Order: sequence, then C-alpha cells, then structure tokens
Amino acid sequence: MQRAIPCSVLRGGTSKGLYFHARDLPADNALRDRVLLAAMGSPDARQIDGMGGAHPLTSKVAVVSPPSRADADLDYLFLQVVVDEARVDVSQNCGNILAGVGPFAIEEGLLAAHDGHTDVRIHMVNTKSMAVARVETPGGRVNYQGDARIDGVPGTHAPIPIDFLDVAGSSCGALLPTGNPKDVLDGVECTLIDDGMPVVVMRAADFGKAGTETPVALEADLSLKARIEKIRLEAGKRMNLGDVTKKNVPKMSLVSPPIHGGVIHTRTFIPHRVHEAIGVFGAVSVAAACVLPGTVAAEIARIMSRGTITMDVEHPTGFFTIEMDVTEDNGTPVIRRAALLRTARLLMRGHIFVPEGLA
Ligand code: NQM
Repeated sequence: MQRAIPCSVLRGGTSKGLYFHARDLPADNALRDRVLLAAMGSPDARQIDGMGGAHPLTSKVAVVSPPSRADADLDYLFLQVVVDEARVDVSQNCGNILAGVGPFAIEEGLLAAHDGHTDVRIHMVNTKSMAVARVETPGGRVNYQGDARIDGVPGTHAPIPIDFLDVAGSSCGALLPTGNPKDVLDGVECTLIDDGMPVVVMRAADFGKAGTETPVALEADLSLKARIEKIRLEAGKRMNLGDVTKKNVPKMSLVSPPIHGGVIHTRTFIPHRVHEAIGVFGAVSVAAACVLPGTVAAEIARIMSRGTITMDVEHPTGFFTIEMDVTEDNGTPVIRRAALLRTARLLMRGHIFVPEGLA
C-alpha cells in the first residue's frame, strides 16, 4: 500500500522543489523526514526511486502554512533533503525555493490575491526573518509569463522581486559573527559572514585557483575539497553554528576579480557540491562582504559608495544582481535592505506517493 500526499512541484529561481501544506505532512519531525526522504528517493546518488533530481539544487522542500507572526501572510519552512544520505537538513534557508512560495500559496488558496499584483509577506521559519515577494496576479490569478530573465534558467518569465529587511546575522547572531572582517583559518584569510546565509569568503588564489574553473573541475579536485571542508568545520564553530559536520552551512565561496563587469567573481561549495550559479542568500552574503571594509571581498570589489548600490555578483552561469541600501553608523557601513529578482513556475500539481507505514 502507498500513501498519497497532496504536493506541487515548482521551480523557484535556479532550484526546483516539492511544495507542501504543513497540514499534509506528519506533525512529528522524524516521521516527516522519513516521508520526505521517500518522496525524493534519498539516500541514493541517482534518487531513482523518488522525485529528486540527483543534485542538492533539485532535492529541496518548502513547507507552507498560515502565519505564526502577526506581520506575516505565511510561514515558510525550508528543508534540504540530502541526496546520498538519509538526512533532512533544517539548518539553512533557501531564497530560490522562497520565490515559489507566494505563487504556491495563492494557487492553493492559502492567501487571497489582489487584481494586479500581490505583495506576500513571508516569515522564513529557518532564520526567523522576513521577506516580501511581489507576485503578478492579474485578475487575482498567478501569472508566470513575462520578460524577466535570471541567469541559470532558460527563457523569460514573470518577475518576482523580493525584499529582505532583517536577514543580517539570522543564523549566526551577527553579520560578522567573529566581530572581525577577516580571520585566518588553516593559514587562509577568510571572511566569516551571515547576511541571510552563513558564508566563508576566501580568495580562490589562496588555493592556487584562478576562480574561473568549472564546477565539475573543482569537484574533481579532492585535495581542494578536503582543505575547504577542514576550514568549514572550524568556521562553523567560530560562526556559532557548532559542529557542522552534518549541516549544510556554512557555504564556502571562492572569490576572484570580476571578468564580466560585475563586482566580484565566485565559485561556491554548497558545501560539498559546487553551485552552477550561487544561492540567493549566498549571493546577498557575498555582496554584503563586498561593502564591508577589510573583508576578503571588499579588497576585490572596492565599493566606496553609500545609498542604494546595485551589485552584480558573477558566478559560473552569469551573474546575480543585488540592490542594497547601505548607510553609515559612526563610519561603519550598515546594510538596511537587500532586494533582488527571481522568477518561479508551477510545474505540476497532484499527489506524491510514499510507502504506507513509514513510521
Ligand atoms: O542561498 C543553494 C539555491 C541554494 C540556496 C545552496 C539559496 C540561498 O541556490 O538562498 O537559494 O546554497 O544550498 O537554491
């Protein structure tokens, strides 16, 4: 016997995932995780017996429910289903899957849409922070078609601009959790930062890399991966994340001078595979490092201006544009807001089947 659970599949930004109502999943977290592992087909490198796409970027889950905060329209819990381990990680947020939350909630009647557009205030449960996503809703229905293009996704779609107001330090307690713009870990100068995602920013050159290598080439370099993992485990402790052996944070970004007219070039380990682009909050955290004096990124980006700054963070398949409002407090830059553009598309609606009796 199998159990059928209502579920939608959406592309959110450059990721793809299963979207559920919280009420349709088991309330017990251990049982919920077993259900999600079965739904995705994990653990298995090919995820052949489930819906996962054999990569962390296509093995993601959004759990959406009515808001637990008065200033929100919805609660969104993000879960990373690990591809080749029987593990579901709740330690990180995901700004790409976030892009599909508004459309999913409107499609499912969790939220009433206005004629024109609907601003959806989303409480991101993993980091207890807020995002406002603007969804096009002509006639009160979600529109997916449009002219917006994001690197890493073919074609154009309806724009979903997203604003973040309070993400700094949301996982680590502070934007710079060690209080320093730069720390030395295993002999490498690193910037440990959290502007919505814990990220360790390091110069690619310090690892003997140009920073323009393909994700496949970087993943094939086993001694590089081992060195980066050693630094990650130490960084996790210094970033107030504890033992991160079984967590998907912090992410590890190798940076180098821009080559396409942006502010900085990146390759990001998330944390074991290399991203084909860069995560949303990963990019926001790298961009924040670009405006903070003394960081590894600021030395490359050299951004001195204040006010509303637009930054292109380069990645393997193009660039990620971030708008940031930066003011100063006693000479120290303060990031007030970050905004960016995503698109999303409903791909399928129906039921996911999992074996009965998983408990
Ligand atoms: O950083 C990949 C993605 C992500 C997460 C990852 C993300 C983010 O591209 O907000 O979007 O870093 O695991 O979906």
